[in-house]
Amino acid sequence: AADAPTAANGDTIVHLFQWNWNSVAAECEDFLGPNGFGGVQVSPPQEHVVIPFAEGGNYPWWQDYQPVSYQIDNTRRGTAEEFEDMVETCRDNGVRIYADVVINHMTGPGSGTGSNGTPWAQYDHPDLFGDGTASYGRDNFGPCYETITDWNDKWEVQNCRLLDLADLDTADPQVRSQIRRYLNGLIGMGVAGFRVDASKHVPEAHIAEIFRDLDEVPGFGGQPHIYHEVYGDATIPYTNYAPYGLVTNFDYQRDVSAKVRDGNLSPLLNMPRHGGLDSDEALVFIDNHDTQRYEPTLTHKNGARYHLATAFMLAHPYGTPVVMSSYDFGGAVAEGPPSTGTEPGNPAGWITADSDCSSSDWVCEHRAPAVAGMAAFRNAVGDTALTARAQDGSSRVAFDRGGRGFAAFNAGGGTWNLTASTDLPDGTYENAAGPGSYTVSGGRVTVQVPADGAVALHVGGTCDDPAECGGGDDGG
Ligand code: LAG
Ligand code: CA
Repeated sequence: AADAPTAANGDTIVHLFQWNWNSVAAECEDFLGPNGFGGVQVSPPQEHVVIPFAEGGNYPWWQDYQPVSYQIDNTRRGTAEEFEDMVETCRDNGVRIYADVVINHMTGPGSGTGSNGTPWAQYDHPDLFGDGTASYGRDNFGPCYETITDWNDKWEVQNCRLLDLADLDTADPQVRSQIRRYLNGLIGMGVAGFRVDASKHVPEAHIAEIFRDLDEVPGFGGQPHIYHEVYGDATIPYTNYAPYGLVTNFDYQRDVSAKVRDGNLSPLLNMPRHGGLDSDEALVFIDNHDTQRYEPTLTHKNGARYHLATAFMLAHPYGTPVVMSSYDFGGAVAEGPPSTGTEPGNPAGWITADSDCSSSDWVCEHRAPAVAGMAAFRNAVGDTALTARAQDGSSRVAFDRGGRGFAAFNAGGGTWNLTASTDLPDGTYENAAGPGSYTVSGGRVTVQVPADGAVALHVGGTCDDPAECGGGDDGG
């Protein structure tokens, strides 16, 4: 029921990159809701360009980052009806949908026909909502019509073309009102959050105006949760955007992924305030769809060590975490997602296939055994403080989260046989980060942490009722 108040799960978000709407809905029901995940970042929901082949890829994934209009119907991921069904199914399972909204720009150079049949040219987007009431023309772009060249010039970075993409004039009241109509339309469908694409390229004052006083989110209530995509630097620091939502912390991403890759965990116990962002300002991740292609420090291709990094992120109190979930693109960074063949009424080859975590096409990092149970761990420990409990060199660390969770990570070779103090109450706990169960007794616990693995125990995850352990392996 669209108006029923909904209890949200915790703060862990999964980016189901390029998943179609029906597959996202099924994942909310089958896996994410039951396992305590609180949000899904979905790929941009608006009408996009269709490009059969470019830069070595078929129907590149990045078609989505070139909006033709704000129409939701008939993208590569499904119909508007399927989109709305997804939002409702996820909400019924306590999962917020975060739509990736592209508001800085429209299409690249050239012209064509969008996924829902709307014609476009770079500075001409004639039907923004599919009802003939709104359009963008050349005057709605600029004031700069050149491509950004000097990244040290803040004005250029925010007003000129990113990657040749037609830059919307976000000072223009007409542009602002069309963007707000798009955002409020999504909220009306139940969308409860936004990942704002390329926020850094929109002046801060414009972001403030566009995102203030949006409609109330049905179900979950309140204003939508927002995170801004900002690659912070000396010219435009992350902190400039913190007043308007969470901010993507690429400094965290670079540091944490490099340190875990190098087996250097101990400096992360006292997590630096990367990018100058406080914990409650930062959106954190080990990789995202861009870094896994263009600067792949640590990705699913690294196997167990990568999953250990994700488990560590979820166990650590700093930031709001996003778990990347990918499709296999081999070495072709532009290649689009697995697609279906010719569909009646649709162009061949660009309709995204259903996701299937048992096939090698879809990686499903969020279902890795080291990760699947960690949203529940994070929910159980809440905002409790981290207390270091053990360390062996720099590659092995263990900590408590209040008296609610204990976690140990081994980025060294061989099994780490550890006996440590813990404030967890006595009991036998299921390992949320892998197989096995462990007993806490009198403030001590003895665990065997496998090489490139983790042990994570939390309140609410005991085996004292034998039915709770053994049968609960949802980790595909
Ligand atoms: C983002 N965040 O700020 C996205 O995370 C990132 O994935 C987007 O780039 C970018 N900003 C623009 O929204 C992606 C691809 C680009 C692609 C772009 C637009 O990484 O490679 O550019 O989406 O589709 C492509 C070509 C460019 C060309 C441009 C315009 O690669 O060479 O200049 O299209 O035709
Ligand atoms: Ca801009």
